[in-house]
Amino acid sequence: MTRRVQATAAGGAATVEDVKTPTPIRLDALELRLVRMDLIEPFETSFGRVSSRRVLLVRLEAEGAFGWGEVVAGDEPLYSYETVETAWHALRDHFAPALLGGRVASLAELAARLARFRGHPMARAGIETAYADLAARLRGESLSHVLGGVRTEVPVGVSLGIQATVDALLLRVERHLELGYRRIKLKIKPGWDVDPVAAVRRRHPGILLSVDANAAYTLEDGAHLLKLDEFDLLMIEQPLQHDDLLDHAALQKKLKTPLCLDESITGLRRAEQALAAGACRIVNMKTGRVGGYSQALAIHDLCRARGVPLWCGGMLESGIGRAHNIALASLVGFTLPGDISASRRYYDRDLIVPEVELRPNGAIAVPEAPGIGFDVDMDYLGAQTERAERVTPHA
Ligand code: NPG
Repeated sequence: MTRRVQATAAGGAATVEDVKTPTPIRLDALELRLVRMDLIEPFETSFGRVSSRRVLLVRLEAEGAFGWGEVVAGDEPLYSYETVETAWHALRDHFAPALLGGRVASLAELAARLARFRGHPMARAGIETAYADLAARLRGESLSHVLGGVRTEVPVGVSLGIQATVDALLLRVERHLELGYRRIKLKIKPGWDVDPVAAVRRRHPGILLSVDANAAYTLEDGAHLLKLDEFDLLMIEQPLQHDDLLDHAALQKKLKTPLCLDESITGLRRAEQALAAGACRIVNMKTGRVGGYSQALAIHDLCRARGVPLWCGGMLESGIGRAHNIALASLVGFTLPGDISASRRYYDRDLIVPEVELRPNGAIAVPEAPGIGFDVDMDYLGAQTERAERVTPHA
């Protein structure tokens, strides 16, 4: 594989693996689909509760071939400013016209064509993920292989939402440990933090345990957050504001427990700045948050070079986004279990066949078939689709 220097919209340059089609390929059409997915049970974080969501899927067509991507934005601008509707707009009205009808030979070229646009990382990642699947299918290789993955299975953890009672939480922790999940992550917020964490730790002294606040605190809560140091946590994820680095650095100085940043790391430059400032010791990777594989691979290489543990986050993806996460987590720098659960953790029926399953050892197999390595269940996809549009160069 070639190494090349690449610069993308969010800025910054790094030496990363590039993803290439065998020959330059003409991008013919982009199909957008909004698909309804009902969760088995509501999922609650510090920013809200979701029981059903619409997933925006992207199908990129090029010279008879295709690739699937997923936009991880939600219905409301809660986790970030993007929504499925803003992503639909950015993709249909700006990104597709900039790409369709033209030829691209690599992910770097694709990213460069979109570099003049600012923001909309989840929409951008929708296209980049679709292109990477397409490139892998054309090469007859697994997506994992094309991205430079090395693992045949990826160890995974589970993220447990805020519950009505500590007992309900303990029950869920128990159930997921029995299923084999190797790390438990608890969602916390003011009023639901030290007590539930203490109860879980008391019951399970030896497990890998972490917490995620989704930006629910400020530095003024520092003294309260220091109480979490007692529980031997693997990490505290994004306790402070979604766009902050400096307050996290100040907090990290006082905390024994490593901080991990999610929301605050929006691209390679922010990752470099976060590490330089000492704002975190662990990085959560989400392709959608950073604008796609071009940035994700660059951040992976950065963390690896600096010896910073990295893991793959999750956004309640359908099987398509889940498959992309599995492939990404197979890279060598992903040294901690990811938020990549089995399909059944969230959905009765997934959009892919076979569904993603958890092995009893708490790992998920990395598929070897070309592209994302799963088939899309077109019947179920059709039944769940609320809106679809095919964008072509002269539409
Ligand atoms: O397993 O897909 C999963 C969900 C993991 O907790 C999880 N995701 O903040 O990382 C997060 C959180 C999230 C879910 C964020 C939905 C945004 C939307």
